[in-house]
Amino acid sequence: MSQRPSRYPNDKFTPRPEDHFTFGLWTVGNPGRDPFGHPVRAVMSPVKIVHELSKLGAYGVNLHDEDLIPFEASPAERDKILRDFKGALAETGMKVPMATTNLFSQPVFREGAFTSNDAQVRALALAKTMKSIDLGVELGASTYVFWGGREGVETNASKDPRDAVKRFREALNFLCEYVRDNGYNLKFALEAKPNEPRGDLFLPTSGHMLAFIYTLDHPDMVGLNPEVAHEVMPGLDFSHVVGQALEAGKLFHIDLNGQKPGRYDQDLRFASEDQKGAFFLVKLLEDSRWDGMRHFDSHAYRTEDEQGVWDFAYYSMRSYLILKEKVARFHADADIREILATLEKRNTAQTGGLGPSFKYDKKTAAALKGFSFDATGLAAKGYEYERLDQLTTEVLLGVR
Ligand code: GLT
Ligand code: MN
Ligand code: MN
Repeated sequence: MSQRPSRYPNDKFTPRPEDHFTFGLWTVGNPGRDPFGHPVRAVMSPVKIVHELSKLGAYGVNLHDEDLIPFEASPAERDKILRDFKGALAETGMKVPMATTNLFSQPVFREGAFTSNDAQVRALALAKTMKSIDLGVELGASTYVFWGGREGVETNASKDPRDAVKRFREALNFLCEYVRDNGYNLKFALEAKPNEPRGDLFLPTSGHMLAFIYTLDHPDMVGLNPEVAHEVMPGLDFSHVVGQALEAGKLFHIDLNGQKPGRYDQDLRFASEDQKGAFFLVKLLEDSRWDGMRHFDSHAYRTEDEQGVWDFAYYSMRSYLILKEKVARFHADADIREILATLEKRNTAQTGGLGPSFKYDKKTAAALKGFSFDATGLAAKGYEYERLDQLTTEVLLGVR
């Protein structure tokens, strides 16, 4: 890690490599282009990005094949780019824990990649992905993300959604075999999004993806890469999405950012929106001791110059660490603990000598059916959630 810029304080919220924060090259590297406006910032080289992020305390960078090696690059150009990039990694100690394929920018993928109606396009998508997997593995990646940006439709007349799912399955089965055949140590992480850039995308939420994974030939190799923005767009609670993924052992990666519900994919700075949602997400990741990368998939506001981009990156990490401290405060708060202890007492209460968890057998079923419940008494007791939520809010607002 090189010298931290003096602009940022050196305190307990200063990010360090051991915090495992990563950024996509495409995130800080985004020059501020949007569907209505031209770029507002100069394009930065991957080498520069690696050096700057290292100064800020990041652990590593993640990339698409084309973030590093332009689509049209000659073999000689490829070698030089790769040599320089590896040099920057070696100099800074930065890692590349995750890689992915760009299957959405090139015109050839306008109708889809793995789910395209054109078999030659599907073949090209497989070939591009295998080469990109080779590149990722060469750079040390152990997670490989699949985000199907063009895997969708504007008109349902063009494609039977069952065919789309079948084609996507065929591609993933093929690529799992490719990884196994080459003896790569690589897991796949599927990233859902409901829409954008297509009118509707197939497998639109992490829940859809999760069900799909168990239909694959090697479900053990495949998990999820949920993104805050992609689940908040359709109004879902992101910590519930992540909770289900964690409980299933399928949280292989995560895309942290900020989003208002019901909008286009805003990819805002982590915790810049819905700080309470961000708090419960950090709480879940920390409470579960999840050991994955804290990856930011977001963009600086288009209003920003280059300094604004580094502010955006630094503050993304800082906010995570601030929320992590708030989680510790939540757990240490005596009043919160008392409410949670009371809840736990209810959770472990027995019913007629049975429970608190229930496994079916005939005797238990008969005992439960025969038990005389005090439903009125049970219903009379409130849960103190107004107070619990206010105490949590006060922790977050900094008065506890
Ligand atoms: C693109 C998309 C992200 C995905 C990236 C990985 S590409 O920036 O908006 O959500 O995670 O392919
Ligand atoms: Mn993403
Ligand atoms: Mn997004």
